[in-house]
Amino acid sequence: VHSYEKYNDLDTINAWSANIAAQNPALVSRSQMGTSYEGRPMYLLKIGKSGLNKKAIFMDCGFHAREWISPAFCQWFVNEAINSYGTDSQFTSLLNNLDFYVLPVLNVDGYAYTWTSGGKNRMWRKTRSVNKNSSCIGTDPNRNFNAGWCSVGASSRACDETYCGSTAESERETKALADFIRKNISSIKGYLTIHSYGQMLLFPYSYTYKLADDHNELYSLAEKAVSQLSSLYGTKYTYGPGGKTIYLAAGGSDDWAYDAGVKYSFTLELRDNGRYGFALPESQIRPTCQETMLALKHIATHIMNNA
Ligand code: 0X9
Ligand code: ZN
Repeated sequence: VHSYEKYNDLDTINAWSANIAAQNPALVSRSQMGTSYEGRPMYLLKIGKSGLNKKAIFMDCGFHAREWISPAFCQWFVNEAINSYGTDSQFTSLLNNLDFYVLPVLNVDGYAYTWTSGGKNRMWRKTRSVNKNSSCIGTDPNRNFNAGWCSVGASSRACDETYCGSTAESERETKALADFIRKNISSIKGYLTIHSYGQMLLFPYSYTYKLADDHNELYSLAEKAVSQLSSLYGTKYTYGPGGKTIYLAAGGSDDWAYDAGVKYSFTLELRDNGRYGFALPESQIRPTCQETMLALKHIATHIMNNA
């Protein structure tokens, strides 16, 4: 049974997304963005009051299979958006003026694998595609985009956790995401990709130390978003360009989206700072999602007013 304060398996998330779309037809619709390597559907939710020529923000969760707090946040966000419409003035205005595309789980095969029994699977990161000339499975979806692809902070060896894949967009899941953004590039003004852990708000670039053209605006937006986030429970976040703030790593979706023309492109690394790491206790789902919502609302409001 689905709960916003528990980690839900993929079947439960898929049933939840079907249900929430059916129950809120004026605000939510569900479509299939693509199909994974193992044949699982990748469901996408669109949230917003219908209108003409709306700007949009795309948010994905569940790139890396073991980062369970990420899909939990996407579910939380959708629920809060729906419940706030008509009661909270900030969210009402956001949904009147913007559409949010929310992909609760990108790496559906990997996520399903972390739920199967057998010790080591819980810490799986990559996709589950079979590699040529190797018995090792999977590609790192966040090294598989065409942004300095495989040049730095990524591995060309199939057995490594940061394997960049045989080519950029070799994975069905990353190709589906890139195709969707290319197709909707005229409306998509923001791209948010939710990871864990480390408590960071990152923006381009991560494939080079070169500063983004919009560095100053992104930096001050990140600074304010982090200060909103911290105001709730005092959680400390670092922020800045990925390469300098975490590490150089090419092929990420944030850098790719930015170079494709999505100016407001961010990676969030949610809680914690390493005590529990990817195994964040369910008791932290609520505070993590609540504080993250503050950062997200700040960024979305800035996009609404400036994009
Ligand atoms: O390495 C990653 O893909 C992300 N960290 S994680 O621990 N969740 O794996 C950081 C991504 C930052 N952005 C890029 N490297 N483009
Ligand atoms: Zn990650």
